[in-house]
Amino acid sequence: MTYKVGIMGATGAVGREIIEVLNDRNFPVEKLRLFASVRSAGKVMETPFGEITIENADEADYSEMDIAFFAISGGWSKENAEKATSAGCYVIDNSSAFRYDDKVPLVVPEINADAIGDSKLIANPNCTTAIAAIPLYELHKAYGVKKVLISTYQATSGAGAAGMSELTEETRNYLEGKEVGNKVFAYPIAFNAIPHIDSFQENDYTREEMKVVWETRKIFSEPEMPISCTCVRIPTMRVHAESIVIETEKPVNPDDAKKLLSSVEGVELKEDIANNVYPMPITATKKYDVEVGRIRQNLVFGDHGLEFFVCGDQILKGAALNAVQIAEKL
Ligand code: 2RA
Repeated sequence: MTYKVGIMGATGAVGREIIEVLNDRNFPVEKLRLFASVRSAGKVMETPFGEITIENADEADYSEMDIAFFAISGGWSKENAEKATSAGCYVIDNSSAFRYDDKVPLVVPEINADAIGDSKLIANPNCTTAIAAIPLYELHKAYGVKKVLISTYQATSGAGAAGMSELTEETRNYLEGKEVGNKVFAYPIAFNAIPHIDSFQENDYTREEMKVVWETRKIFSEPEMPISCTCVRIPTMRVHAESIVIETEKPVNPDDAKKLLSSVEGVELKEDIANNVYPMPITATKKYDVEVGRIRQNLVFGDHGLEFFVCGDQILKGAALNAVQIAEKL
């Protein structure tokens, strides 16, 4: 069986990557259509599926598609999802528009593919959540995770192609002694670390930090799980790194945890400190698996605590890959 697939937001960083992942994973595409804003409509894009003329996303006829990947914005998704699903088209939405809606499944396929049920609309989690979720869920199943503390080191790709360009441009300007300037991020990102991603909430956390809390609980079906997070933007290109501390119900031994994680789908264990092997953005870039390493007994929670480091490609497992994996489950 083959499928008519549409990508809404095909010119953005995530949209472009979805095209590559569909091709790379031999997704059974009967016809691929690319959509973007009216500004890009009419332009031709080179793709592994041939040259494709971009169409105006606002005028898409969803009865001509089986699956549409939405990668434009939350507002656009809200306005267009119903139109697509009522025409019989599955929507896999990359925005946060429906993630917290109880009627819409929020899916990391390795964890909760069953949640899809007969829903035509499926939400893709925020990248920061998706990257931490797989190792965290395996540890939760084995040891019962009681508390989670996360600190992130997030790449500029999280702000799309514009974020990545800003890093390149600012770095060049800085090294050439020119005015650095910044538009996408609140401050210059080159040679900096900014503890501010998305808007500040009433509890003084950012929305990015709260997304990790809300989404992890929903994906794990653990509505009360205590989770806290600090999200920081750093000057890397496309991999989010996360330091994770857990307190567990059952005693946990780092060697057993390493053994467990070494065989988990979607995880690459990078754990050989004697040879300086651990997860890093430069090794996790363009990889499907999330690198996990630096696994050790946490000094605060003792034998009921573990500390580890993960690195996942924000555009892949954090967005395009997870979305295509959802489509594969459909
Ligand atoms: C970021 N997580 O890194 C966001 C993107 N969805 O900015």
